[in-house]
Amino acid sequence: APQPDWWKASACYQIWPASYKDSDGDGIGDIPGIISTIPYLKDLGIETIWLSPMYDSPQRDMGYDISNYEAVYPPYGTLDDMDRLIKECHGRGMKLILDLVVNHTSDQHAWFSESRKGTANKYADWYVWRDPRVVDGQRRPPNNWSSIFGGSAWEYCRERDQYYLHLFAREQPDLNWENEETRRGIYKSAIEFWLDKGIDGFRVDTANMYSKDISFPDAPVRLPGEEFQPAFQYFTNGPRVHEWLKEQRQQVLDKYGDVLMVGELPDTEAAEVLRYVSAEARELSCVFDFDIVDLGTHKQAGGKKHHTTRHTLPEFKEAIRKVQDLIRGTDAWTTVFLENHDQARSLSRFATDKAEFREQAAKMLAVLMCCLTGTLFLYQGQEIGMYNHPTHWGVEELRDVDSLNAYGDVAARHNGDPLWLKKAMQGLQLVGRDNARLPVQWDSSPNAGFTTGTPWIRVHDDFKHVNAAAQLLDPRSPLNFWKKMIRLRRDHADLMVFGQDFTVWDYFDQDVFTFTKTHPDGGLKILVFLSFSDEVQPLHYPTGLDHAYKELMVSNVDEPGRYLSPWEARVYLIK
Ligand code: TEU
Repeated sequence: APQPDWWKASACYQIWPASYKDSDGDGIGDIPGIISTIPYLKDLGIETIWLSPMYDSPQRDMGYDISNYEAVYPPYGTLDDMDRLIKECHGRGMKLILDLVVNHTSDQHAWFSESRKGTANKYADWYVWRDPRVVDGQRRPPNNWSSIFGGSAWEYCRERDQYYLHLFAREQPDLNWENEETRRGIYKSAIEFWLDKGIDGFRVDTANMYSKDISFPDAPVRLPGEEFQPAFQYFTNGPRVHEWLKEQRQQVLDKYGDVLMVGELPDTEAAEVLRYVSAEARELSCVFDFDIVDLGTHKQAGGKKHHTTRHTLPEFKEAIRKVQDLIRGTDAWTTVFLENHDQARSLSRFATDKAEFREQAAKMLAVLMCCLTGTLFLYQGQEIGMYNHPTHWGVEELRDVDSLNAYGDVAARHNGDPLWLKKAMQGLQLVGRDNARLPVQWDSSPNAGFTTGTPWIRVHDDFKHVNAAAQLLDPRSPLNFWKKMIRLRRDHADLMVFGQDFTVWDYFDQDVFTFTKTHPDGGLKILVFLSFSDEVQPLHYPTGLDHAYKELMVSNVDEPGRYLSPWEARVYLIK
């Protein structure tokens, strides 16, 4: 039986299959490609792999639109390949978790094909159907909610003369969780099928959106003059979501031991997050909280991607404090992440991607992450310091439905005005999802060694400078630094993974981030200095610690001196 809470100290790595490693030259990553890199991941210190959706899918939203939970998208491989992947991971003492995407399916899923046919079949009530509203003799959607990917959250279906709800793309109809039969179907097909094969858990997509306000009220106007309005408050953390997550744990997951369920929890306040992750509630093991990665995006107010603003360092510190403090004095657990397939690259977003500072900054962020409390999640390519796509790339390089919709929206609204389109591209270059979806840069051969064919999305221009093969040979590379940090974190798990009393000492400093954490038994502390500056910065010891006995644990410079050099990081052990 698995160790209880095995996932707390586990170093996890997210693989996004399309862009990871292609083994057969079709330009799309695949499962045999993943298998070939397991020794690389093992060497990096990775203990758990999270594999993003590899299920069969028409790929309107890169596999988050699933047409069959029990089949693999053919370009990625077969069920046999998945069995082999599970075996290879377990053979090396690693765990594997998959993505659980059950807020919605693809409109090509057999359940939906049936459901849309009429109101009397077995699946008629498996999705969220509502009658049209009639306004001035015109057929309109049942309410004014906007979809997260833009436009109305409702799509008309002629066969039923009704609308179905889609919080995301129109090809992603929302499942009706209110129907018990639907829930059983989901548990059997999406969860038990894979746990029976031996996987160790799931990353739970939009874990807080299953339960909606089924009176479907109009949302208040946040964006004046627009027909469709953001309606997060009516579909996140709805009235029955906790009941269903408990049901799932008790009736399904408990049959399989300590299954890791790491939920994605957008748009949720701290107090509400605890209801999902307290050990007593037995719903989710831990969650991805969005306070850090949402900085500057104004998402709840219906902010648009091209209106993203750069946050300040004090705001960044505050967001981290919030997430670290969430579990203070509770039995709950949290995660540490700065990147995933929906986010820009952390170097560009939270540090710097200037050539002269990039490697130093990548190592500094490694120190930050490895010193935070929670389960650590790295995203593919983060370990080598991949950064956002160049600013001169045009919209023709983008593939993401969310980004393309956002761009299209600006184009339509402003009649293709080039200044507006430029602004749209600037926003997408900063936060667009394709930044994280460029092929992993394995070496300096054509296409960065990702594929021998034509890559489905453009390879970053800078792969000759930033690639895994070169970094493996360079003892000072971000990759080798990450290796060292992950080991250090393991060796000092009490302080680094489980440390408590996270305290920021320089809230208002715009250049330096200083914090401490304490051993759960008291006494030992770590003191962490991080520079977010292109210039040399003074070093201020927290009050009371200036004369304490300090032992340097790690640093990203050769000889840490009296000052902090640009993008320096250092960690002291205080006894
Ligand atoms: O994302 C859920 C989510 O809430 C989105 O709003 C996310 O913040 C979005 O990417 C912002 O642009 C999950 C998946 O991670 C994402 O890739 C999927 O597109 C989405 O669900 C639908 O399944």
